[in-house]
Amino acid sequence: MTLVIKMKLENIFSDYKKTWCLMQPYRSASKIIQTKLESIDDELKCTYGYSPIHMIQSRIKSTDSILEKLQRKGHSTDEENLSYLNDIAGLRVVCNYINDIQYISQLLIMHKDIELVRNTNYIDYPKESGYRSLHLVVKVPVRLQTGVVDVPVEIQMRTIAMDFWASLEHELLYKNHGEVNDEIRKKLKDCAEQMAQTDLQMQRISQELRK
Ligand code: 0O2
Repeated sequence: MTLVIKMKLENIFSDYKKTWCLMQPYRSASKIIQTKLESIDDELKCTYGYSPIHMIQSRIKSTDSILEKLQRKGHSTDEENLSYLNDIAGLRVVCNYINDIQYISQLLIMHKDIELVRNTNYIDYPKESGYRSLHLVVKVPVRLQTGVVDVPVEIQMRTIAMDFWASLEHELLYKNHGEVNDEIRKKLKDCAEQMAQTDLQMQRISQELRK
């Protein structure tokens, strides 16, 4: 009989080195995807003289957020339950124009070693708050000394305008712990609509100039 010792994440997270090692596959997966995206951008620049990616940010979810999300989703904080979270490794890809988002995402998922797990289109179907972005969850194989593991990475793809709104809205609501009245929520949603209109207008202008 094999004795399986379940490690509680709280115990791992109290030790900096153990936490750093537990997160290693996620850091590697994130770097692999980021390199693929940068290569796509680089190739497009060489071929068409146009670089659609404005910037890429990466983050590994904080230990507090991991514990909070597991509990919120009704899972115990056993180490193995990390597999329920798809966004431990997260990339944010900010593109210039709306059309760039679908284009880049399609080029990325054409890579043979990438498995698309989830595609949530908050651009065509914005959230109630007004939030817009394309969320992809992909799995990528990471080669460790003990074997190959498929690691999920959440990629949030958005335009500069969507990023501007999401960053400020996140900060404003975070400072107020999400407790703002309906009038403020409506004002923020109106701003999101205006940004969406501006995004479309900027895209039309760019298409006009590139004819
Ligand atoms: P952080 O620090 O950004 O990571 P699930 O994983 O199933 O619970 P899912 O599908 O990942 O939920 O949730 P969702 O809503 O598709 O995506 C969650 C992330 O999208 C959030 O991350 C935000 O980054 C972003 N997001 C979603 N809705 C909003 C919104 O209304 N405003 C802003 N500014 N961002 C939003 P986290 O988990 O909040 O944290």
